[in-house]
Amino acid sequence: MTSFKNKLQTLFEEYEQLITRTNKPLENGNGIFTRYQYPILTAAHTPVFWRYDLDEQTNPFLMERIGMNATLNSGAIKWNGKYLLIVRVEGADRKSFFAVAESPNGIDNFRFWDYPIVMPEDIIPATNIYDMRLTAHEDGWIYGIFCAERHDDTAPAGDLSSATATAAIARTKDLKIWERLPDLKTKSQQRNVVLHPEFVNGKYALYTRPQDGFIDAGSGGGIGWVLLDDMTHAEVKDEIIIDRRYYHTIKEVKNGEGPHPIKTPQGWLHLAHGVRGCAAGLRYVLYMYMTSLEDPTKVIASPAGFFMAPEGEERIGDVSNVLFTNGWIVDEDGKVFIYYASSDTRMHVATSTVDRLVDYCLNTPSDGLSSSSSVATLIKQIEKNLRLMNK
Ligand code: M1P
Repeated sequence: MTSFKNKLQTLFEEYEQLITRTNKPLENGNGIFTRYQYPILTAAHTPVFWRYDLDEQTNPFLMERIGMNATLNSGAIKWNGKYLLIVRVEGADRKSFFAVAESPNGIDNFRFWDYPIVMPEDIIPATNIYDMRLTAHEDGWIYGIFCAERHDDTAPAGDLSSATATAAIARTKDLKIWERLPDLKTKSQQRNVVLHPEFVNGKYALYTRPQDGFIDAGSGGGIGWVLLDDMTHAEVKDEIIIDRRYYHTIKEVKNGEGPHPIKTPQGWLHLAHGVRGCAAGLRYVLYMYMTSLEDPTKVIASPAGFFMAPEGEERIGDVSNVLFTNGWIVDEDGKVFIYYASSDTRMHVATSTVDRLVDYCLNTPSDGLSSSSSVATLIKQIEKNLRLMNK
């Protein structure tokens, strides 16, 4: 065999070893969820035939021709018995695109479909698209809402960093062919927009995140709620804030809905991200809350603090100190697969159950918004436990 063929064989063998390795649950968790040993997707999980020209004539050194940088913020859906992620893949050129990765069990053996998604453009083409939330709506379509980023042409000449964030909308029946609908019309910029899976009073309902700038939420008070008549001409007319930001909490700077909420007998179960500032920059953590089945704008549970925060290697990456989620899958037996990205670099899974997550939301004390309140909450638990322990 020629050395080219040898190198190629090794490349494919090492790739297969990586993407088929077994992912083991990590012991000694907190009882709320279980982390896993390995990330489920990294840039190295993207197919060899995406990155390399496999033709010895045109690539005699067998070099990467199209570099991949990261696999992150992925939407998720169970499809024909398989666990599918609509992955945000970021190339070495800093452009993100969507690609489907499929696993038989939700925790390992994720394999990308051969081709990335070809997403049609809206009237004004976007420079970058990312962070899709998937919703199989009761109207029969699967919607993908994602951020469309464009250069802010009102910025002073020479400013090549200012951008605008808009909620882009597309729908599909097979996750392969996508119909692009007009972007969400709204006064503010928007990111982290998510479609609620059911009609509410006969209307479509969106979770929104109004923001004054591309990065800054500014006067945007938190996670919003909007009702719409028509997804094919989606326009924000009335927007209310249902999950507010607060001073000195994990969501003081901004927050954003993760995947669409899960319906449970006790209420809608929500997973979101909260952001605070510190000397190291922005810190992104995941948190949960619940809303009422009768009135999905009413928060009925709001456990204090973070649900998950970056740990170990999760802390380091392109944008360090970040956990972000926009996908989860619930199995019929109540097992929940939480797909999250760490530091804008790689994808992970954590598992839990609907019962545990509801228990977490309903029985974790809420944030009293001051140190003295936190101490009072802690003392209550200590007293109860000491009584039990001294029995
Ligand atoms: O870099 C961290 C995250 O920053 C943004 O989050 P938000 O929408 O809350 O501002 C997004 O660009 C997200 O993709 C990214 O992971």
